[in-house]
Amino acid sequence: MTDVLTIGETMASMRASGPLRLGGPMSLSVAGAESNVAIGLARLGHTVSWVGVVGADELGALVLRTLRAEGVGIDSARVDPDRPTGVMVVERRVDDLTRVIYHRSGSAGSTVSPDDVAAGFREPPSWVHLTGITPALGDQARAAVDAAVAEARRGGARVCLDVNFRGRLWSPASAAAYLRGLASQVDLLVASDDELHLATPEAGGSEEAMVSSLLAAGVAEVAVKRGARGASLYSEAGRIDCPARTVRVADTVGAGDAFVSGLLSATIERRPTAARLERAVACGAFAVAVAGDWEGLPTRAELALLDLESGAAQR
Ligand code: KDG
Repeated sequence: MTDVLTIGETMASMRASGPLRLGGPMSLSVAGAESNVAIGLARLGHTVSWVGVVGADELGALVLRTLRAEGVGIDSARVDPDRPTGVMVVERRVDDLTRVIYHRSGSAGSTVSPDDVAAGFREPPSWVHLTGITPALGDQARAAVDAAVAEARRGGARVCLDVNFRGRLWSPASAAAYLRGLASQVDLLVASDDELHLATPEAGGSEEAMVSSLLAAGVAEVAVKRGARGASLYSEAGRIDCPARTVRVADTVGAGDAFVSGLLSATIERRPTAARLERAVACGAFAVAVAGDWEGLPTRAELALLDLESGAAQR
């Protein structure tokens, strides 16, 4: 049995060291919200697999090689001979403000399908992790998300959904129309405070009111991320808060995925609620301290590093 099955698009990522229009060096890596979570879970010692599609090109090979090297199962990944691997370009403009450009329309990754999902479920998972990015990629990818939720419910797996709204892929109205239906079928819903309303049956009103409507619709837990202002975890038992850890920020992209990997990791281990939220926040801090979507994610042994005195050198 696999701890977590993740489904989504993973792209090549290129990070520019200055304004894109001036040219200059870029660093090449891979990025994808769901595979970022998968890498985080693998580093923490969990069994995790990724379902997605890459092109039969060098960037697709980079994606598969990276995931394999990080210990993520890719047996059900598919290579599409006719479509390219998607590309994400990240440009740093001012301070920690980043601009993301996608070249993913018509990509191999956007064709992930219910058949791919069925292949992933051949090894039954305890959890399935999905994001609001995949249904924004097209009808087939949306059908894959629906199939994953249906298959999870049939097989008794729990579903985690991170809203992950991407305004470059769909409008808030389209996202809300789809995500509000999906949200009531998930066990753990994760959202930033500014996107929670997109998944909430009764949007508007206070955060508490929105969360109450999700819990009433059958969602067991709702995690709300607030970046440097910390996070909260809500359930029928009430609300628990955790402040953010103080670290020097190198790159905020991927922090939310790191949060999810920590939360799922501690949930799988049946840790107490406060400890689960603390691990989620700690993983987010590790992610923002290093440039790249997933490169800074902690191993199990590294989790305790944040508790060392500031400025300490571990020898
Ligand atoms: O959460 C980080 C993601 O933004 C990144 O890895 C790429 O999946 C991605 C997306 O669609 O933005």
